Amino acid sequence: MRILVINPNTTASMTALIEGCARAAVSPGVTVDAVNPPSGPVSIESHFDEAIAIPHLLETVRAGAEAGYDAFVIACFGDPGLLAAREITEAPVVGIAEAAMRTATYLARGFSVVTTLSRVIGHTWDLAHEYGVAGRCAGIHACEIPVIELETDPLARATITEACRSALESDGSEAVVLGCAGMADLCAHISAELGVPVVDGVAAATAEAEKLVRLGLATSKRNEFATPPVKAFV
Ligand code: 5HY
Repeated sequence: MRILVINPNTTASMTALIEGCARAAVSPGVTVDAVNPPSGPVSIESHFDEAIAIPHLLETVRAGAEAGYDAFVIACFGDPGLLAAREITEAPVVGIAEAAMRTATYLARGFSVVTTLSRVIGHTWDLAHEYGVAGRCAGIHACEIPVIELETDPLARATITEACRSALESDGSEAVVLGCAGMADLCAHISAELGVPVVDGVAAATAEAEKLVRLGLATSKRNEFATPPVKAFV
């Protein structure tokens, strides 16, 4: 089984981190490759960034399907292009926000999300509603560290840990979802520190992709996710 994990931003060091966390989440014998586009935003933290990143992401899914990958993970917490990607391949496509929030519902009555900037909170609520888990999401909070500074800010881990602690208290929640692929390596530390489950979407989505392939399940091609109608693009 081969799973392609796509980081839709262009920061190669973040792709390497994502690849390590994704590989750690799958069973022996499952191959996980992570890629990022050659051009586009170095981080995705606005609707504009998402719009610029999506065309290359879809090209990568199309090429990956032709290359025989069995499943795809979109490793960006806004789940950009997720529904369009499902239309162009039968192989399962899993978004990290979707997988992380759904996973948290198995573990706790209420979960909090801690993401990067407050400007993405509205979009994250939209996703929670779209996935049907908004009733289990007790709050969405920002640590106010830009995505690209997660790697360089020496206080990032401590700041995010404190944001998680304060989210648990203010929301009365019992688990935390980390709202950025660049936070994937912080999961174990924060969970040990706070004593609650902390869900990283990269691991959750990659494990979910493996599960779907193992169960022989593919995206339904009936109605919404059917291959888009063939037409001229002018
Ligand atoms: C992510 N952006 O997971 C999102 C996080 C965010 O470049 N990778 C990004 O802030 O929405």
